[in-house]
Amino acid sequence: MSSILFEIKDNIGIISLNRPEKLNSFNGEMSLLLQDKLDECKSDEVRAIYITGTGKGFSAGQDLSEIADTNGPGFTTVLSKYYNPIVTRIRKLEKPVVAAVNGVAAGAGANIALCCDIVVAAQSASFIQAFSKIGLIPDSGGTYILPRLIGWQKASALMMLGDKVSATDAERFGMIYKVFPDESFSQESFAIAATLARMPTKGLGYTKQVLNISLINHFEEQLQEENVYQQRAAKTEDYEEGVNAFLEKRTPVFKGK
Ligand code: LHQ
Repeated sequence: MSSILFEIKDNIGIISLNRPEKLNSFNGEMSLLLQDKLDECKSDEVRAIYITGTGKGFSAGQDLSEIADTNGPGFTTVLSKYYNPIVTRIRKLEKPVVAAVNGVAAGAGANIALCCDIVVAAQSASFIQAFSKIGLIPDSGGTYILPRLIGWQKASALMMLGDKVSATDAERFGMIYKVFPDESFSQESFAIAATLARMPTKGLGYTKQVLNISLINHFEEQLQEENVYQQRAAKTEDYEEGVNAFLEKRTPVFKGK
């Protein structure tokens, strides 16, 4: 069985992390496969991406037995070849990526989820910046993303103490978008991806790009970017359809073009 399951259904690229017996922790093979599948999602057929885990966890981060193996890959390789290309791909994909955190998300597993565009979690899920417990520092973009999501102080405490944050607290802190009951989690989280896959894909991709740039820009530079990207959005077929449908008082049919 492959460590990453992938299918495209109704314009949604569905990615499942699939090493359930190891809480979907990442070994090298799984990291490279995830990168391949994210690349496949560049296809026009895919208009939203849904990432989840099989079994009881989302992902426990790096497979610690692999990194402890003296014949295994070194730390520099692991970050530059495995994790950094994953989070970079997620941020650069010009379409929305939903992380459906079905269970515990720890270490790099948590930070990969948190760099997605919309993060939802099952009531019983949790988030752990587990790195400090084994003497490491948070990686996979965590030191960049987490303070921006929840503020410097809380991020600093969570990264140093390695507390387990419940899904409910994660929502309350602004770390994630929503929590759903365990029983309805897969339907409710998937419905978000299904909604996104019917929306104006190019406009959502541009929204993502301006949000990315906003992390480093001054206000006036950002206004310029909005101007540039709004003109791009206004040239899409979906914009034309959106306005026409509104004026004709009908439901728009967006094609992602
Ligand atoms: C695991 C793992 C795991 C292997 C559970 N590996 N087997 C690192 C290194 C290098 C450079 C780049 O960056 C990184 C990034 C990182 O991600 S560092 C952080 C690595 N992750 C951790 O330190 C978390 C380790 N796991 C845990 O603390 C617990 O498993 C958590 C709190 C996530 C879940 O606890 P439980 O729900 O009680 O599950 P469990 O501990 O019983 O795990 C179930 C099985 O999964 C168990 O195997 P077993 O054969 O005993 O049933 C674990 O050994 C295995 N597993 N995490 N990361």
